Amino acid sequence: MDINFILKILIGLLIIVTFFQVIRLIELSSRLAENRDQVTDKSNFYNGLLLLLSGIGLLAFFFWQRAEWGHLTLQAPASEHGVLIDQLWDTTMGLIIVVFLVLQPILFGFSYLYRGRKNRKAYFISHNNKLEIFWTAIPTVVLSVLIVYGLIVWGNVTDVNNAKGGIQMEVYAKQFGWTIRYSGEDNKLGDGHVRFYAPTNPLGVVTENMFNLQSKELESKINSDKEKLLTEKNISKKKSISDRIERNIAKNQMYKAYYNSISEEERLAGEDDIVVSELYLPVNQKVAMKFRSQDVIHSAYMPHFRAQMNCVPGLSTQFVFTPTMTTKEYKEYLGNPDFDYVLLCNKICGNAHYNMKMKIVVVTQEEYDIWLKEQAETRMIKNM
Ligand SMILES: [Cu+2]
Repeated sequence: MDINFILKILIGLLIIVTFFQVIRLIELSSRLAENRDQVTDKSNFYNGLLLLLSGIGLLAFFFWQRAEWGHLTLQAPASEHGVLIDQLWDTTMGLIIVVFLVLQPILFGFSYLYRGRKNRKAYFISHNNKLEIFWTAIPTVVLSVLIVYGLIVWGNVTDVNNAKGGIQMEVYAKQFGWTIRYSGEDNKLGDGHVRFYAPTNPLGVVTENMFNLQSKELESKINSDKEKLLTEKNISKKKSISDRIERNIAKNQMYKAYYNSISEEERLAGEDDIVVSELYLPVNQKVAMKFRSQDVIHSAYMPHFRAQMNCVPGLSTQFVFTPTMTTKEYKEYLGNPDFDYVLLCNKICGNAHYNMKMKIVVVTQEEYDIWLKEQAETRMIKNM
């Protein structure tokens, strides 16, 4: 560890110890002076004043950090529904700030104004129905409105009917990276199953080709094991080989059962899928993104599009959005030529979680078509 860091901690500890020792000294000295009543008008005054100063400091810090760090918050939304999300955010945040600016001066100001004094009596109100109704009803109504408003926006943004007519694509998560699948000419994603994973089939897409390939590979493994079994003399090795044969036979049966359970149409849909390691999107075109995960829960977060969805193993989730600005346009808007849209993992999913990000490139429809055609030549499932 850095020696400077240790020194800073030691200094911090010493300051705390000193502080408590000083308080203890004051206590002892006041006891010596036989002044047992420690709450005096003077001490109340200082306590009140300190509270008032803390309140003023808090408000000053609030305005200062808005001015200093305000530019670090998210810039304009780059998707259609992003406008709705931002309105929701601004409404909620606006309300919170107004309440904060009204209540904090009252809280700290009253602490000073109505500090304890020897000859001052406190009001004693045991109960007041009007007051109870008043301060229960207002927060209830305000919070209900905010929650209903939030639910309506969320319902609109995540409506499954939005997916109709959009580009069907998949974002596949695993520790630690993303793989992207485009649906190809038919705009239909083929079925994917984690058990069909193979180095040549990282997303476990189930098609006739992939099934034959994997099934054949298993069969040849089984056959070569059977041959080994004939010549092997060592009894424990024999056992492990025959165990392996049984496992592979079971696996092959599972493959066949699953393959037969899905329709011809679904098997065909996967043939022209394109599996790539880049994320390109056409501007002003609806994108229906499906999410799956190979291992643990990840979360696909695309802050500029105000989009986020969990990627859950064994489940397919979805988020639909329409990008409204190309990467080039956003660079110009920010005046930052180095800017790029990002896809980040927003669930702490393991030790290399921080590394789980991917660049998103939003281009014009023409550029997108050219790019996708290039990818199709080498990255289509049936050619892999
Ligand atoms: Cu992750």
